[in-house]
Amino acid sequence: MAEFRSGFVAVCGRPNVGKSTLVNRMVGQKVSITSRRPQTTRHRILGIKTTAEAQVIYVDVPGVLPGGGGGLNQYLSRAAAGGVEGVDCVLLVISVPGWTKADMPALALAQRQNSPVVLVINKIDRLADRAALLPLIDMSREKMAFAGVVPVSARTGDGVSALEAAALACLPVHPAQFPSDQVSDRGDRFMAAELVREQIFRSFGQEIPYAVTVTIDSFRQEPRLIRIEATILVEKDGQKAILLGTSGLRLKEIGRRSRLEMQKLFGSKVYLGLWIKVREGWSDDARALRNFGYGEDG
Ligand SMILES: Nc1nc2c(ncn2[C@@H]2O[C@H](COP(=O)(O)OP(=O)(O)OP(=O)(O)O)[C@@H](O)[C@H]2O)c(=O)[nH]1
Ligand SMILES: [Mg+2]
Repeated sequence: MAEFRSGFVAVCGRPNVGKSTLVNRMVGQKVSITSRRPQTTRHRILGIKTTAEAQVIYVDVPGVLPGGGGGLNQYLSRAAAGGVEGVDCVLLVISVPGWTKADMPALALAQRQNSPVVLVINKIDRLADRAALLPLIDMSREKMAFAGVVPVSARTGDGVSALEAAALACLPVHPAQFPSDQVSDRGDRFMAAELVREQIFRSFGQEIPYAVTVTIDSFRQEPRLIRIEATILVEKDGQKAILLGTSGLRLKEIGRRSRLEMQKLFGSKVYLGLWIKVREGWSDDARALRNFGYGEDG
């Protein structure tokens, strides 16, 4: 039997390219939230997949942005770069139809690493004609010396086992680093907050998702349910009004959907109390960012 392998595989790319969907697919369960909007992921999140042969530790990171900006954007850039450093393998994700200007900061980040880089061409389910992949693969190989180029659909799972094999080939012989039943480095409180944020990203347009962070005020396991109290922080009164909706109906719907997702993830009945508070400038204020979990560790 081959020796057991274990190591870190970072998944980097521009915002919205499908990194978190891909990590969830490879881990086999939801460890990271996803949405149609860019900059959904705000933290470095480990997704751990353990089999008889290996333990692969995927590192999901925020989308790589062009430099500059402060506050939350600066935090996101640091978390993306920090998550890619020192890993055993980098998966650089682009999507069909091909390279865009927005992929360049992620390419540059991958080029700065010493570890092998596998190029992932995602969203191939959108291609009417697979023949279009061949020229894309050829021209991609001119960008840098990739250890492999693997077309996938994170949505359908097409090509994902070939990608997992390519990542595994980069990992050293090493014992497992996490218990075999652990799928993430994040706890239930973190996931509860993320599931509320996911519903906000999925339900609101332009401005609201970026004005919001979520904190968990209490998380209690009771005999028959988990009781969770959470606060949605926004920057302005107007945003609070939009989130609430007429007679509080939109907030109620966010709460209902978040609760259903929590019940699925925790395998338990959940009571969710959801509040909105205005905290002006939370996303620009370094101290507030730290308080809300946007700390140095990404
Ligand atoms: N058609 C199609 N859509 C996909 C695929 N993978 C992801 N998506 C969609 O692309 C959007 C972005 O997916 P995410 O996984 O949140 O993307 P991300 O790269 O993690 O984005 P950030 O965290 O914002 O950087 C979502 O609407 C996904 O459903 C795919 O293989 N095919
Ligand atoms: Mg993401």
